[in-house]
Amino acid sequence: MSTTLFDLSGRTALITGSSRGLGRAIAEGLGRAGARLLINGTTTVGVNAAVAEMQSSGLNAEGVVFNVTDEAAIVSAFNALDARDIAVDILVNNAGIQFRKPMVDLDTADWQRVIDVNLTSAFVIGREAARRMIPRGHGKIINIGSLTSALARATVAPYTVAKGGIKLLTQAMTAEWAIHGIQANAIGPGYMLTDMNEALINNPDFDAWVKGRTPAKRWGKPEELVGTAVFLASSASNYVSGQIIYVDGGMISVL
Ligand code: GCO
Repeated sequence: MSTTLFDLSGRTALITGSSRGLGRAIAEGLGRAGARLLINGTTTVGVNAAVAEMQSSGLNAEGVVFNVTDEAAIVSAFNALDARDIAVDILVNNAGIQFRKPMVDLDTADWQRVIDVNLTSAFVIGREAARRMIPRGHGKIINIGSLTSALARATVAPYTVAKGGIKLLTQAMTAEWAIHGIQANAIGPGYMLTDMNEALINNPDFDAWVKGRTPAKRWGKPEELVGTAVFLASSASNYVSGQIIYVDGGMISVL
């Protein structure tokens, strides 16, 4: 086994929402860096398809199906891993949804759903992971934030509040868990070419706004998160805690 700073050989990574989108790109990147992958999604069909493709490209992957808002299912998934002596060394809280509506028209149930999937899940899954990382004295938690961890955009209030919460949840995890050798950090992706953003990508005005507003003058590609994810998952970041690293083509730096 190589001992380079960014090598993830011998580590197991659970990535929520990793059958597609940013989670999948991050998972494949961690896998290429040597990690054993636990691929999560809500449907067996979707997870199995992603796992099969990853395995056929040589990655060590298996599926763990649960809904990130189902606490009982989360706890039993962790218990099932315990029973097989599989320790989660790296947790990526990636699962997320978007729901765009002006606040005056927004139902409370839709607000709650977005908060539950994007924020509360990271607490619950983070807690289950940390309960097991603490006795081992090490662990890496990577929470996926957003530009909206720092700034608001009209029509996405619950998402903005959840992602702002992700930034401070990362700091709260650091306050309590850094002493146990757990490094919790976040990645704040900019506007990325994903299914979730399809409506925005296909909207010529929005597309022009993103390209005009981003110093790099383009959307980001999911695989462009990999370098930061590998860094935060590896021993290269062992004294980096509570940070959010924006991978955004510079968007958050400018007016
Ligand atoms: C939106 C998008 C967001 C952004 C992302 C930027 O509606 O604003 O769907 O998801 O792409 O969060 O960081």
